[in-house]
Amino acid sequence: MIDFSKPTIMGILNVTPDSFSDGGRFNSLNSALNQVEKMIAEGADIIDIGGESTRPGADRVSIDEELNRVVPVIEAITKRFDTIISIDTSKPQVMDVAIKSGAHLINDVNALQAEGAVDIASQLNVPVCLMHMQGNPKNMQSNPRYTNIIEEVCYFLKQRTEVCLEAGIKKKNILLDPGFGFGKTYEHNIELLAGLNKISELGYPVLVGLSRKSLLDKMIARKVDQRLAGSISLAIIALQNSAKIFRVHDVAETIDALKVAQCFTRN
Ligand code: YH5
Repeated sequence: MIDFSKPTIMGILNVTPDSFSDGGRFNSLNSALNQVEKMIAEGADIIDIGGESTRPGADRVSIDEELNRVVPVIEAITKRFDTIISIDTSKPQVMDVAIKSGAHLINDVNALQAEGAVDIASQLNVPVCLMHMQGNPKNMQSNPRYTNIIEEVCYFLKQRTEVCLEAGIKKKNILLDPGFGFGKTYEHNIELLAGLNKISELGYPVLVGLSRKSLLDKMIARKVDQRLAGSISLAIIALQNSAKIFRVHDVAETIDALKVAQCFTRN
């Protein structure tokens, strides 16, 4: 059970080959564990492990390749640390093996729409984060279109919660995410953040992933590794618009900023 009276921090751990300077298995496992240790020491509540790149235009990976990337890391974290582990995947087979290897939460950018995903998640009886995306990672940024983005994202997420509830997923195990940057233009992302309260009104905790994302490129014109102050500013706005869980790269800095902002927040 997660306590949502204070903001919950989800630290990002990418275990795709491009996220390590050296492709070797030992070195990548070690550097992943060092990063996890640092994020936990800084106060992360959840570690989100992703083995499939969902960045715009990224190629898909096979089930076996994704499992080879994430399972050793999940097992090693489970052995060494006491933390909540989230698995960032859209593949039901990966969800199943990851949870059985020690992960506690499913983070699916595809909102459990893959064949069999809802049933696996229901059987596993763990929290699930349902995210909105228009299109798929390969084509989503080519020409995103909405008549009313808030209404359309709310409609989609509500519909997914209904499918989940019908399959036996418990209401208390559902989190929602509007999916910043997933099939959204700069203007769409702005509108979505400004209207985030409407998504909270569906009655589920809202998770946001804004850290270092490209809407900041338009706002401050800085490279990915120079977006800390911008990312924190977006997190504070999301907090003021009722977000409960923050998926971030920079754990310590985000926690400090959210603690300060939280002093002025009532919910
Ligand atoms: C999310 O929003 N995002 S992976 C592009 C960037 C920076 C970061 C430089 N998984 C989310 O983090 N899961 C990802 O530009 C996610 N919500 C949830 N629930 C993309 C990412 C990123 C992409």
